Amino acid sequence: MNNYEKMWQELGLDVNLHNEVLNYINKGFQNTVGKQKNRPRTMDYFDNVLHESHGGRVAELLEEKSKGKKIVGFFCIYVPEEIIMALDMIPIALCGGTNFSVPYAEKMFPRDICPLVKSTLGLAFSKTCLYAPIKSLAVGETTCDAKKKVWDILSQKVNFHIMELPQKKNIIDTHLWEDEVHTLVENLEKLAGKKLNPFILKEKIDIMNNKRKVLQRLAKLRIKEPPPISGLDALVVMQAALNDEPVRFTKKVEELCDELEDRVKKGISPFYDKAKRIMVSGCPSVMGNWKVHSLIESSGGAVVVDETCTGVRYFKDLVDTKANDIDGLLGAIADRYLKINCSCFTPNNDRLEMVRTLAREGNIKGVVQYILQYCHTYNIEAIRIDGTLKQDNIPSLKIVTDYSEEDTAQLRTRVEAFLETLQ
Ligand code: BJ8
Repeated sequence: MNNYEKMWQELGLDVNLHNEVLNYINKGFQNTVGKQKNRPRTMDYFDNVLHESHGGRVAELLEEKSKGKKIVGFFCIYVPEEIIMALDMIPIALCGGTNFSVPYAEKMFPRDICPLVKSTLGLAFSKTCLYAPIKSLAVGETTCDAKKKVWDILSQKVNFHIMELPQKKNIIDTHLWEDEVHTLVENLEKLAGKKLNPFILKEKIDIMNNKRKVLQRLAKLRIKEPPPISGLDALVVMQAALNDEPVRFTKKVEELCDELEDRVKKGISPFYDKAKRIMVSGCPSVMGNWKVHSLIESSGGAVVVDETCTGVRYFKDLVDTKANDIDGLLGAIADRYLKINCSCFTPNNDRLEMVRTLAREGNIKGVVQYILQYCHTYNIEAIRIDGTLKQDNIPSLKIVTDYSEEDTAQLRTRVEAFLETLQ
């Protein structure tokens, strides 16, 4: 029995099956992230965050829980983490990125829904998700149809709060979203047994803003020529961002950026000279999923920008901290989060502009549109993204895939052919 098995048993996990999940994920990590050459030394920390997400981090959260803190799970970056933190609770992302758990979800749910949703549900229903038993509340949101309808079922089983995310961004929608933020606060205050304090809220906004700023610094370093870090490693950092304690995480990303600045000065890069500069745009790649980045970079590309929720969308906007009262601060939070350009919005013109700007800033030669199977909104929006990029003569390749390895050879052929066509 390893150090953590007792903890897993006490949390009611299926320990044997959980060991199988871990082996599967570790193998995936070794075959992708672990195979890279010339990685920054300070990446060790972020690798460890991923490895410890089933061990040390859970032990840490249980320790906090024993001191009275509550854990709040979320599935989407529209959920304002600073509000949860200001009520002395800990936000944790619950999305699954492993193919291992997908069959467990398919026993109960339709097969033709997105792998991110199936992986998440499969972990929870096969008793291999550590965060399911330790959370006091889960917060869902009305983004895509798959998620929305799953919330109907989950909210029958666990303490669940659903935020209604509008589908447009007009004044009336802004008001609806502000109301939703206030309703979330009311529910969290009940759970916490205390009221939101403006000074503490401001303090937590600063923590999150600092985290966003350091990720912006990392994004600027990634687009240097040659890039000092691989897209796969930058993805590992982003996956860690959704699990790690934010102050510690921010400090470690600063250290990584310092090292990257030094690598830029010395011209050190994990890529060879002719690696094609690629932007990945579309669906997020959450922990356990390194498939597309690894494919691109092992085929001669360098992913230097991610226009995804495990990329720019997570950190591009800060919360304005001018207000001193709760209503003003909550208004600023609502405002900041509504700027995220998920494809569930119609129209979603700001995303088109964002992709275009990022492509110019990053000197991008080609865009890989990464679409998870059955994610209709990103799949259809790919047409407009492609059209927008054409205006700047930037080609895009749409990849629709799941978490399995079955299509890897076929995808590699397509990615290699795409990279060859780029100038
Ligand atoms: S803001 S991208 S994190 S919803 S990939 S489950 S949309 S069918 S993950 Fe997302 Fe929030 Fe949007 Fe970002 Fe549905 Fe699409 Fe699956 Fe998705």
